[in-house]
Amino acid sequence: MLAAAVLGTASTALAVGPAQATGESTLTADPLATWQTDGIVWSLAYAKGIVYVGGTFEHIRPPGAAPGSGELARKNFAAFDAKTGQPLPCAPAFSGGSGTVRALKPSPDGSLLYIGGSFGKAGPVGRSNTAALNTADCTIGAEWQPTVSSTVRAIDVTDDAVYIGGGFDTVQGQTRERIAALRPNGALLPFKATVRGSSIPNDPTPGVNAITVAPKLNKVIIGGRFTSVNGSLFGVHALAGLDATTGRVVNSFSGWIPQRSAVKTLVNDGTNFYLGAEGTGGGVFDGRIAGRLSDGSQIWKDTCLGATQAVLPYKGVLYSGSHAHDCGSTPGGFPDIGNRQHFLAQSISDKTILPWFPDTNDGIGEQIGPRALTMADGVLWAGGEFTTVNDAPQQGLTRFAAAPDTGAPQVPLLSGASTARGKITLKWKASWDRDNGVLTYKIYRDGAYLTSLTKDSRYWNRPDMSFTDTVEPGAEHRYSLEVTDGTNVSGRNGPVYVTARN
Ligand SMILES: [Ca+2]
Repeated sequence: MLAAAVLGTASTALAVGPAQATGESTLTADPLATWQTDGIVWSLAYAKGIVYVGGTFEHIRPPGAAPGSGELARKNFAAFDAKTGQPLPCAPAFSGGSGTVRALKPSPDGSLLYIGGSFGKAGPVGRSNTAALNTADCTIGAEWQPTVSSTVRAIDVTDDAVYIGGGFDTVQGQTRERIAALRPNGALLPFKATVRGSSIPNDPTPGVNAITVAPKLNKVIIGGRFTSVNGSLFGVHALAGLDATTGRVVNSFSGWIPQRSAVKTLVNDGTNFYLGAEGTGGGVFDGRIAGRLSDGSQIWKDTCLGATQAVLPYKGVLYSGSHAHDCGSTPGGFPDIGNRQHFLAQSISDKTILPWFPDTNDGIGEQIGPRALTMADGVLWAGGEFTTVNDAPQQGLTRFAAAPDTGAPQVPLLSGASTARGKITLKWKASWDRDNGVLTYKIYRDGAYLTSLTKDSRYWNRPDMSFTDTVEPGAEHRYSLEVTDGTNVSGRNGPVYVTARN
């Protein structure tokens, strides 16, 4: 049995999934047909078979529809069936204030969706920058209606507490500077951490941008661009670990986030936490960090430039949304070639950038592409400011699944010459694929399969390749080339005709 299995592995082609050649397999880079928004998506969440979308928009429209056509009214909030991607009738409007939804987070049991932003009304009822939605019937929860003095930009939820962060000074009339904890019934908890300052003038997002809670460790990690927590003058910048009951600083993460860099997103998987940062000014830390929840130690930090807005760990891979344009010092990364890569996948174990390169454009707003990610039944949903995905029109939302891989690599140009008696040398430049690193090049002579070569390549690194054939001197032969990622085969290129030297 064992011998048979080993033989089978050795003698047949492995079913190589996207990116598998480098260790971890990724999702495909082929977007699923997805509804679109007519504005910016700031937040995504998944609960009980439904994907919730929050942002600054007025309508949604079908996949493939041009702006203004086939629209349904959805004011800053929309819900979609996670399996079919179709819109659901659940559509409370979020209006008043600045009229924007910035944070969505389900309760651990999925029965409630907590919503934060800048608004005065949630559907038919008045709410103060935060609301809860009953996911079973799409009604606005009656219990959760705290008064929050300004924008809520981050939420995380445990079984018995809801942590909110943002730019506010008071919650329920009590002083709570940028972070607060409440019971699910809206009662303010004694948890208190005073978050102050910013390392840039006129900070558009002062206070807390991101929260992730580890209830088993009784720890809350908060991120922003703040310069002090609980009066700390030194050592705390933009990131802090807090006791989840008292708000006391338990991890100061000294030196992790430099001046003029902000933490924009935080998430944890129960063991590690992951963050994305946005620097202001050239060369200021924009990348991702993986850390251990238990002791607050750093696992790795990448120094890609191009601010990171969203991170999501899934099956050993950290997916992120950014506009990375220089990852030259990160394993698997690219130098600054004047390109902005808006999605990345990295090995959680060693930060290597994996061959997964779906891409968006910069789009509208601040023009930085994706801003939010969520995983729904194995499908990655991404939202943001973009108006194209993989160079095709698509606004605000897109989705990627594990299969099928449908994108074939382009076939490179083939040339051939005879440089010695009976020898014909074929040359071409390696192709690239959005979700596979190692590609197979199949050579055909006179229409019949001759041989295959494999090569690892990326869009910024396409090595020269060659193959020398041995034939009858003086004979003319016809050669062609095709490329496969293991699933999809390119159109065959060539033919080129070459006569071997005598
Ligand atoms: Ca592929």
